[in-house]
Amino acid sequence: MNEPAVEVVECDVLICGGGMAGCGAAYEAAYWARAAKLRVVMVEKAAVERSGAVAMGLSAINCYMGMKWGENQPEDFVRYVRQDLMGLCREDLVYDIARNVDATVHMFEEWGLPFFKTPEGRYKREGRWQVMIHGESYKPIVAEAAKKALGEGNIYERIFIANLLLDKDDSGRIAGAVGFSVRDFKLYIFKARAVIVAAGGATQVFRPHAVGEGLGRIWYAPWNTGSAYKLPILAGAEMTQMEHRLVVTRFKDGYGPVGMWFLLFKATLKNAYGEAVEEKWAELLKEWLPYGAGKPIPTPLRNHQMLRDFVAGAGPHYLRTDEALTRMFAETQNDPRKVREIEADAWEDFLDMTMSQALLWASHNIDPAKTPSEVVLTEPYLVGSHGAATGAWVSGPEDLAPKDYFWGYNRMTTVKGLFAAGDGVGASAHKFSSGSYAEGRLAGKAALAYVMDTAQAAQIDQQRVESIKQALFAPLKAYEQAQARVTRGEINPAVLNPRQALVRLQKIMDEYCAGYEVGYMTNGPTLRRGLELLELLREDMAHLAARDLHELLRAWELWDRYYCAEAHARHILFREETRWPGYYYRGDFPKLDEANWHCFTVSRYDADKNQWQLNKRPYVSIVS
Ligand code: SFD
Ligand code: AMP
Repeated sequence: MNEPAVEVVECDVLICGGGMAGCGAAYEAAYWARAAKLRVVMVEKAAVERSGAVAMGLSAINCYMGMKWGENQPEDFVRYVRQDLMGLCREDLVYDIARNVDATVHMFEEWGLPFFKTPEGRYKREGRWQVMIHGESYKPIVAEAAKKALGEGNIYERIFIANLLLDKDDSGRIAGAVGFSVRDFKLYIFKARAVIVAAGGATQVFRPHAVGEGLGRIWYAPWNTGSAYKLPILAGAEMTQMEHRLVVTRFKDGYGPVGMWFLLFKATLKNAYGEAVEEKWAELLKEWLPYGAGKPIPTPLRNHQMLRDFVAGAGPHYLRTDEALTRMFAETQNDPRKVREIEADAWEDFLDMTMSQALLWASHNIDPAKTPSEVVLTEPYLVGSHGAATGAWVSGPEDLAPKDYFWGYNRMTTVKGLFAAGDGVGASAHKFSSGSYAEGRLAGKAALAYVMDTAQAAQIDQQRVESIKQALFAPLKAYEQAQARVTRGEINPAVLNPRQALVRLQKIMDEYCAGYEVGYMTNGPTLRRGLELLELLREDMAHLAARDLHELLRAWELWDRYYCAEAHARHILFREETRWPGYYYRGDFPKLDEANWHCFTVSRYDADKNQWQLNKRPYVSIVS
């Protein structure tokens, strides 16, 4: 095999990932860099215009306070997030998002994102925190602003960042990153004084409902592979709440979101016998006090009720779109123009962000005004920006953070000069697209401050770069050397391809780490067995083979997912309680344990020794 071409790029701030948080970081860092004559570079594995979770578009901005209208205050938002996460959020980080997010949303409107408006000119609300948009072109609009701010020469697309680089003499300090082109046979070495990881959450760590030809038909974006977790994990950054996860109710098979139906259309979730699930299982909530008594009912507890009903044999479950629309039509006296408007909103909700759900309804002859639609609980996802809180343990803002949650720069991880944002920041959920962008801005500004305060540039270790280079392209070499040993189709006893290994990872996680097929149940012995099987998979992953650059990308995305899986399993094993029923259950510790576990979990991975260390971190509240 030939040697890849090598390009070295020098910059002051490097942004890994051009999604919502990455674009926010680019916009803000570029502003502060201009005056200081510093260089900000953004690297994206796809094309920024249509990359990340917002690639397809969205129909709502789920995090907006409306402070200029007096709708909500940051304290309200902290209470909401704390309640939904059943007691555990970094209140300083959540407050910081709340006080900054509105300005970001207003910018999106200035740039041309169309919003639904009320007659008084306010944003039309879907729920208390959510506003409705015509968001099919959300990402191109956000991308354009980031590109303009940075300048074309500072954006590197179609490059997958596979590793971060640490300082030669200080392993607790960042020095850059290494990536490879997914189009050319080329290695990129980025030297940077500060790095912001904004590379998105993780899907397909668990076996989804649709397998075989349907693999990839999931809710969160299939191209979100968890780089936002693997990169800091391998760099030795502390991670928090990696046991947390997101399991959500979704329209079956198309994975269409349900928020608008529940919150705006006030549709009810009923079982096959027409019983309303929330009412039927109201008593269950008393087992999860104090959170079971709070409002709104936390997402995991809503899942818990639905799951209990399913186990009681009352499925399938339906969102009664028919009843909701009939009621709404009647409220307009069946005015044909208004009925058409309501119908258009209902379809646009999917067409803006999950087109496949609209296609599925059409192909199943479903008219939502006449037919109720089946909903199910999804497989678990690791995301830090929706109703879940996995991610890096970061410093909070100076004016808000409790003493032990602050170490100099907002959103800096425990590795000096390494920042995180969006899905990658832990214990700070419900940011969604707008909050992720706002958090990118906060990280971008802080990274610039760090660079300006840090005179001495970090030094990369050339030997380390060389070993990463050998490892990165090894799957291509493995394929070249083993291809003659194919026995049939894709079967080659000498190597395994990324798809085969992905399916094996998903099977282990599903069966041992509380996946969908086992009703989200696990326990200590099951997790320990799962970890043994993960270790065996990891050994075999040394024999991953890639027939082209596309498969090489898939191979390294699989390593992202592998580290997400291991971190997730280890954290679940560590937290000896069931805090989020409906997300997962520990059969051996089936209850909430406020006395011992009202705290954060924090892990650190030592890559040289392949050792994990887990600890508890005290919970400090700043909002009563
Ligand atoms: O309805 C590398 N989200 C919703 N947010 C809302 O505000 N409203 C909604 O309506 C939302 N819903 C929703 C949402 C997402 C999806 C997929 C659906 C529905 C179907 C959530 C938001 O999208 C989410 O909170 C943010 O996008 C998170 O931002 P960020 O920046 O953390 O992640 P990203 O946008 O996916 O960007 C990551 C980028 O990194 C790139 N990347 N680049 C280089 N090297 C690597 N190794 C990389 N790995 C990844 C990615 O390509 C991407 O560009 S609803 O369900 O609630
Ligand atoms: P979804 O479409 O399910 O992603 O939800 C969009 C937003 O609505 C998120 O902020 C959810 O937390 C919220 N949401 C969805 N369903 C409900 C519900 N039944 N009760 C309260 N909030 C909900």
